[in-house]
Parts: sequence; C-alpha cells; structure tokens
Amino acid sequence: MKTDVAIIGAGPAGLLLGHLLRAEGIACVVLERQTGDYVLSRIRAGVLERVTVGLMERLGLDARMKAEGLPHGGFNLADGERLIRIDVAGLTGDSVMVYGQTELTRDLMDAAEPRGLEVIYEAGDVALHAIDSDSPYVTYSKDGVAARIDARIVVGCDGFHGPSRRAIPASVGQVFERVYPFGWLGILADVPPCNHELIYANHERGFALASMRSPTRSRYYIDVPLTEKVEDWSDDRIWDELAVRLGPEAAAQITRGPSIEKSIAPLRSFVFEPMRHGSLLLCGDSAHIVPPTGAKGLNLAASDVHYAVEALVAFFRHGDADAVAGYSAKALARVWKSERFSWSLTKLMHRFPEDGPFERRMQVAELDYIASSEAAQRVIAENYVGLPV
Ligand code: RFL
Ligand code: PHB
Repeated sequence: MKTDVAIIGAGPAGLLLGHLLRAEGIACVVLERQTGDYVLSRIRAGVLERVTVGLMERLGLDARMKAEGLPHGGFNLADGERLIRIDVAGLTGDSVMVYGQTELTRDLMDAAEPRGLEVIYEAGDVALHAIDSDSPYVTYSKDGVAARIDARIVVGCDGFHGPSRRAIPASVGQVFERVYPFGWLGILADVPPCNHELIYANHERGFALASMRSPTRSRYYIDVPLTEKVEDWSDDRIWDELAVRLGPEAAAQITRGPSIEKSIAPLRSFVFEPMRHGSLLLCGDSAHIVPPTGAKGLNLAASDVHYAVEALVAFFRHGDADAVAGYSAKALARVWKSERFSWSLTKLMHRFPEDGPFERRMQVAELDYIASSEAAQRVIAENYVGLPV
C-alpha cells in the first residue's frame, strides 16, 4: 500500500492527526496494535484545554462534547483544611472542558469510517524502516499476513511504549527523565462528584484529587507508594482515605459507591529530543510524558498534532521541507513549558520520601502565598487553562 503519511497508533494523537490530514486532503493510514474496544477501555485524562477543544471544533466533531462536556471556569487547591479557588475564567477569560479521553477517542473513532479515515486495528509487529530517507516504510502483520505501507512521512503516535521513538538512532536522541517515587491510585464510580469543580489536595497523609466525568460519574485519585498493590485497596479504604485527605468541607459532600475501575498509574516526567528525525515525526506520549498533576498529557498530544498538521500541510501543499524540519523545535518549546508546570504542581502537592519539616514548611508557605496573591493565582490559571499554540 502507498500513502502520504503513515500514522502509528490510534490513541487521541493518531486519530486527531489522521482526521485533520484527511480534512486537508492529505492521504494517510493509521496502524493500531490493539482493538478499538481495548483503546476505549483505557480510563485516562479528563480535562481538555482550548487547543484540544479547538481541534475537535475544526473537525466539526464537537457536538457531543459541547452537549455532554462540563466547562469549568475554576478549580481548587486544598491544604487539608481550606480550599483555595483558582478563578481560571476570571483570571484568563478562558475555561477548560471536563470531557473524558474515552469519549473524545470514541467521537474520533466513530467518525473514521464515515469520513474515509482508514484505521487498521490489531496490526502486529509494526516496524519502521528507512526513516533516514525520503521513502520510509512501515511493515506489520494483520491476521497472520505480512504487509507494508510505503509513505513519504511516518508519524509516531504510539505512546510511551511504541516502536517509533526507538527507531531513532540513540546517537541522535537525548532523554530527559524524572521518575517519581509514588503512583496515583485512581477510582471511577457512578456517584455524583463531591464538588462542582476539581480539588487537588496536599494533606499530611498525602495527595488527593477529586475529579469527575459527568454530574453522575466521579473520578478520584490518591497517591500511594509504588510498592502498593491495587488488591490491597478496598473501595472502603479508598473512600476513607479520600475523606481525610480532601479536607472536611469536601469530605462532607462525598457520595460513596462501588468502583467501576481501579488502577495505579506510575508518575514520570520524560522528554525525548528531537521530536523529528529524517522522515519521522513524534507526537504525544511517544515523545514525552508528564505526571498527571495539571492534566497536561492529552493536551500536549493535541498541541503536537496542531504543529504537525501545520508542518505537513506546508510540506505536501507547498513542498516546504523547512516546515517539517522545524516541527521539533516548535513542539518542544510548548512541551517544556507544560513539563515545567506539571513538575512544579506535582512538587507542590505531593510529599516526597526525602522531604523533611523544611520542605513541608515551604509547601505550606507557597500554598499560603497562592491563597493571598492574585499574581500567583494568575500564573497557575494561565498554565492550567493551557498556553497558546
Ligand atoms: P496513547 O493514548 O498511549 O496512544 C498510543 C496508541 O498507540 C498504540 N500503540 C501501537 N500501535 C501500533 N503498533 C505498536 N507497536 C503500538 N504500540 C502502541 C497504543 O495501543 C495506543 O492506542 O498516546 P497519545 O495518543 O499520545 O495520547 C496521550 C494520552 O493518552 C496521555 O498523554 C494521557 O492519557 C496521559 N494520562 C493522563 N493525562 C491527563 O491529561 N490526565 C490524566 O488524568 C491522565 N491519566 C494518563 C493517565 C496516562 C496513563 N498511562 C499512559 C498509563 C492515566 C494513565 C494510566
Ligand atoms: C481526571 O479527571 O482523570 C484528571 C483530572 C485532572 C488531572 C488528572 C486527572 O490533573
């Protein structure tokens, strides 16, 4: 098979990119290792920035998001006792959209066939070849049969564990990484949220986040040491811990119920540079990971896709090879700012094993400063709502 752009991975990055290229008249094929149902079963991000909402609007796939998503003009930081509200709308004039990654992916998936976007699910043994040349190709197997796609450009949207980043020779790549000594234990339950806006809490006993998917579905997290096993956390134990960590005001409003999903996700900051090598571009988690504090992961994947589409349209329409060459620097400038924000919010809201009383006082002082300073709140609001692309 021959196409302009071979896209590896049908997560949010790959599907967004595929639809946007199709809409620009650029031929592409998406290869996904899993089934569509498996991709939809992964419970991940819940907060969308303007850039992500904007891409869905551009595709005309925003109807369900506009009907069912919850625009949020603020969120809260908690220090165990009080809530510090960050008035995102008042400070930035913009808001975020609470709409699950699962729902966004479903909207993109459902629109693929009607719009003629070819997505090949259950593609095994995907491998990249000749990415140093102008005629790269991808091999894979489908139903036991070997297949090959010849393309002009390959885009790796295959997440942290996919083959694309590894296809770039180690001699030209550089990894920047921080692995955190805790993970987030997440619970999804069909109960009303305890608060109409998100709460990120730093309590003596650890971090907690109250989030939601809808007025009847809640998403909560607590941080736990990486040695913890999810089997050791009964629903009751999690609800008890949430009630303590979120503070008395939120605790009074918690509705308990059986979990419909429960898992532990490790936290990591990771950037791979460059995000382009030869005819290969990387988008989303294949190039970078942020800790979930700040809800930047999915939104960074969307901003990468924005820059990639810009570069590929310039290339395929006007033969502008410089646009493709410049993709990495453009994307990385925004990536690093989101990495910084996610890292700093993670440091502010979590206890690290090496922290002593001094570090604790620093956190308390910073939260107290944020509570009293509109300038500090504005810095947080501007980053939370998403920096411009
Ligand atoms: P994805 O979503 O990982 O999609 C990559 C796709 O590539 C496929 N793939 C392959 N396909 C073909 N051949 C191969 N060899 C392949 N290897 C992999 C995979 O099956 C998959 O379908 O990456 P993408 O599109 O870059 O999107 C990024 C976002 O998914 C990610 O940044 C966020 O979900 C991160 N993240 C969160 N972000 C937030 O903003 N808020 C959150 O609450 C949040 N929670 C999370 C998360 C990520 C998690 N991971 C990665 C384990 C919770 C978890 C558990
Ligand atoms: C979520 O709802 O899953 C969520 C929200 C905000 C975050 C992380 C996760 O920072």
